[in-house]
Amino acid sequence: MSRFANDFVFGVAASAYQIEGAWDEDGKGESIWDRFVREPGRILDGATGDVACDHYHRFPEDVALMASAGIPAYSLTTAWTRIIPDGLGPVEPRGIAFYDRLVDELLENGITPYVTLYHWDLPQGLQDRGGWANRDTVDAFARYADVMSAALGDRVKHWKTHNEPWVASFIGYRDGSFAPGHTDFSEALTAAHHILLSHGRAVPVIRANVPDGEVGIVVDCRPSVPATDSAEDVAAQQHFDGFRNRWFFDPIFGKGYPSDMVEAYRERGRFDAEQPPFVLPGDLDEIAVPIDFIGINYYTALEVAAGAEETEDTGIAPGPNPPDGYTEMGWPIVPSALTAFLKRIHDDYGATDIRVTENGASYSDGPGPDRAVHDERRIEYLRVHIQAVADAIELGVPVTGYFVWSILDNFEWALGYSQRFGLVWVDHETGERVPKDSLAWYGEVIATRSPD
Ligand code: IFM
Repeated sequence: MSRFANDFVFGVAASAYQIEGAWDEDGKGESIWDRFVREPGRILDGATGDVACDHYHRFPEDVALMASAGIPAYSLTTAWTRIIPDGLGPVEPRGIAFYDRLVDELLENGITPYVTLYHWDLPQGLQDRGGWANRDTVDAFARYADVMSAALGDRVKHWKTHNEPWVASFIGYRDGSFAPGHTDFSEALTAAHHILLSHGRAVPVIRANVPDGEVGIVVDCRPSVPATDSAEDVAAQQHFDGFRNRWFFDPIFGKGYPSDMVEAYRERGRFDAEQPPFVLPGDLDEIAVPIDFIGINYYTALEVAAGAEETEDTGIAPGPNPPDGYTEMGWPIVPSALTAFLKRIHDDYGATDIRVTENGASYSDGPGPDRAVHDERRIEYLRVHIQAVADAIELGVPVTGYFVWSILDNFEWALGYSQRFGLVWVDHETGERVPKDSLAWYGEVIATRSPD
């Protein structure tokens, strides 16, 4: 029985730095990731995205693979440094020409392009001026959004400003395990605000260039439950949720920053004023610009215990609510949390168009003697999560799309090439691609509009 309406969009996703390679070709500038991967000890095995999946040169093959499985939509990200190499100077026409070719190839193959402008690869030239901690980066981003949407807007109608602002700000500026590698909580809060503000500033720019298009933003969510019923664990979980989810969803949907978190951050010395000093008059209105859809990236859910509620891996142990296993990232598999979170976004914020813009699993299965990749565990992960989306729709939640992360095995940031999320296996020595069983399976899901 079909569980998804005909206008529900199924797709796949990837990001520029993780697949493109060609890191210094055709006038591309240096990004913070190009710099970061060269710092000793930052990336597992010293891996880099210099070549990655060589998608820059092999994209026709990758588009053909998508087409062969009947995948109707592809969410790509553009590399800011291909377009404005140092973030501020002249536009590089060869960078635009690459995305022109890619978009045309997709359209010729019947695949609808969805474009995300920022997936963490800030121009190093802007980082040298403070990166996202510098308010001027907001205008630099709006200019980049203008250039891209003017260039591609005749063919690209689906736009996303940012992907996972929590990761870009907190893993980049607080944890330091992602570029630019800083470890300052206050700076991370400032960076997060400027990223959100740049979203608000870019949306009207994109709308002006693509009046018949749609614009949204993608937020990585991390649902959680208290580890026990104790008042301490319940309070810790509330704080974790504020830190990880509400700090982003609330301002995007016009509620401003959550007051319990403003107070907590002030008490913890994250800023020494009554209100966050980086928030200037008018900012919150700008961030709350109406959007056409909200994207949610979902992989896992956590339990939170008192004491360490600001760290991402808090309470990852199963505790009283055991998950349905773990992926090779060590992430608990909790599909029911996806259903619940989608419902929450609809209930709490009145979102009328919600998409799962990333969901997927890392498993290392590779080609066997028959050269096929029998990735049953990935198929099962995707099956239960697509079912979880259908469950949300049955509860009345307006979910309109689902994108698998990722089409290819690619560069998994600080973990290098050790994790494989792809529907297509990639030999990172030769660049050879081998479609996994999950690619054909996903094609069936799309064709029958059901994961069952
Ligand atoms: O690979 C990442 C992606 O860049 C952002 N979302 C999560 C994925 C898996 O970790």
